[in-house]
Amino acid sequence: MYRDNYIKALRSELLEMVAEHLTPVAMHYGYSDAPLETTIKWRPQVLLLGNYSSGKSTLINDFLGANIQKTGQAPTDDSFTVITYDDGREAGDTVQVTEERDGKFLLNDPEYPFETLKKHGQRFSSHFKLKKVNSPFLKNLALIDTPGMLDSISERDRGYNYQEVIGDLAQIADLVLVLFDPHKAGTVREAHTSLRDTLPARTFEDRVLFVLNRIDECASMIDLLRVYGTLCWNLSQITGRKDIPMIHLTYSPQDASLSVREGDNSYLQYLQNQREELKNAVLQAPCYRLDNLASFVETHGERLAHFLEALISYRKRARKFRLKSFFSSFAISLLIGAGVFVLTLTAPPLSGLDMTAKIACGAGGALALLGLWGISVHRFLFKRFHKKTLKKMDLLTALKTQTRRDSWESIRNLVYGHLKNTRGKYSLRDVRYEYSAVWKVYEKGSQEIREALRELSDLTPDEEEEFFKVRLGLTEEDPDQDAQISPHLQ
Ligand SMILES: Nc1nc2c(ncn2[C@@H]2O[C@H](COP(=O)(O)OP(=O)(O)OP(=O)(O)O)[C@@H](O)[C@H]2O)c(=O)[nH]1
Ligand SMILES: [Mg+2]
Repeated sequence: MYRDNYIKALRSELLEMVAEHLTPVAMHYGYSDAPLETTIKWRPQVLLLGNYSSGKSTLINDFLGANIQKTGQAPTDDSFTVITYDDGREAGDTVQVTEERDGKFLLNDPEYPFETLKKHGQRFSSHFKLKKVNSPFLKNLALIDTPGMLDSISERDRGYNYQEVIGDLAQIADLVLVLFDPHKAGTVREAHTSLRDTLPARTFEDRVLFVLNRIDECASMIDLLRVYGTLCWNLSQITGRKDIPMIHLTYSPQDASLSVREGDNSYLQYLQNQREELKNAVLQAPCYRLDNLASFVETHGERLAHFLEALISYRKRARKFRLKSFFSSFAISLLIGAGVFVLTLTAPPLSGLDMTAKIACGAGGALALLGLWGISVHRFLFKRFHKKTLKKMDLLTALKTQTRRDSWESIRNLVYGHLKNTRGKYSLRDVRYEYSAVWKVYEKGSQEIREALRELSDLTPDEEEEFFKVRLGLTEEDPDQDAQISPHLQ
């Protein structure tokens, strides 16, 4: 309870920071069309992927404690189903669907983070739905069941781009479960490539759990080892890594006891069904969410700061150019002024003028040139400077590390567009102010969340209660009070 409240408090604190400091900048400069917090403000989400009939829906039903999702041999479900808690109702004795909504609602209601999926079109929308279920399992997270992957059906047949939808959902999700079953342990490429392409590399390993399901269906222990070996080989081929990710071995006890097999599955008694372990890992999704939020703030904070940094760098260069231009014009004006003055001393009609008039002629010549410079020459030269700078945009920023190069790649066009549209005319003071706000969130926000996460993972059960009470500022008499503020982030 205390832990949940503490995590909630940290989460809302971070969301507030994003909404207050990153979103205004992101929207002002066209970095994002919708508020940045749109995709992260909803509850933590767990995405279940896998081949058809790998047991995704059965696993979800096990988690929820009721038959909420349809199950069956052969491809059963061709919909993406978001399963969430019904906040309007108390968890009842009978777990059941309390409300169902269609894809149109899910994609358009601003409460949900799926607005970005609208781009996948009508066919996708009709295969997307929401189920509210009063299962206590969903109190702090939502599950997303997906249609199974089919080797024989191409993406065109589905009417929408399945891989891209999976990629978008994986980006929003905090935890992704990828299920395999013994019959199709070799067909992992489709799942993996779409994940690899979309999840940020640094969080990939932490956010994906591999599950070998239906292990009760192996004919013998040897058969199971063969299947496990095949899956490991395939995964390592795709990841290009020698170390094998942890693979959870599970089966549905009901199905295992129902199924009549010719083979010998007595080997199951030597294996622990990791179903419970998997359930606990899924229940940790709110913690993953914090970690993902920290990464989210880091990624967008870094990019926005990089963007503003480039604008500041441009203005500094422009200022240098103006100073140079001014001093050049000043020096040339002085020369011209001196030239005119000398002319008045030597040229016959002018040499007759008195000294004051001669000085006035010199000064007039100098001033005329200064004016001319300001009106046309400087403008012409500045246009050239602007064009040249846009052509060599990469000089606006230092790109020493790969992270910097990646972040530059993602904002380069935006910087170009902004400089082109404004012709370099914007307030340096405002940009500097925005930069310092963004930088503060980037540095302080994510660092403090990570520190809080480290503290959370180091806590022993004895220390927990005291720790959360202090952090949440709760009194003895008021244990149910929701967290108001997190002193950690003040
Ligand atoms: N023996 C056995 N059967 C299982 C297990 N898990 C699921 N099944 C059965 O396998 C069939 C497919 O399960 P589903 O849960 O519908 O699989 P799915 O991955 O949701 O399938 P699609 O929605 O079609 O992609 C069902 O008949 C289940 O009863 C298991 O661990 N062992
Ligand atoms: Mg299913």
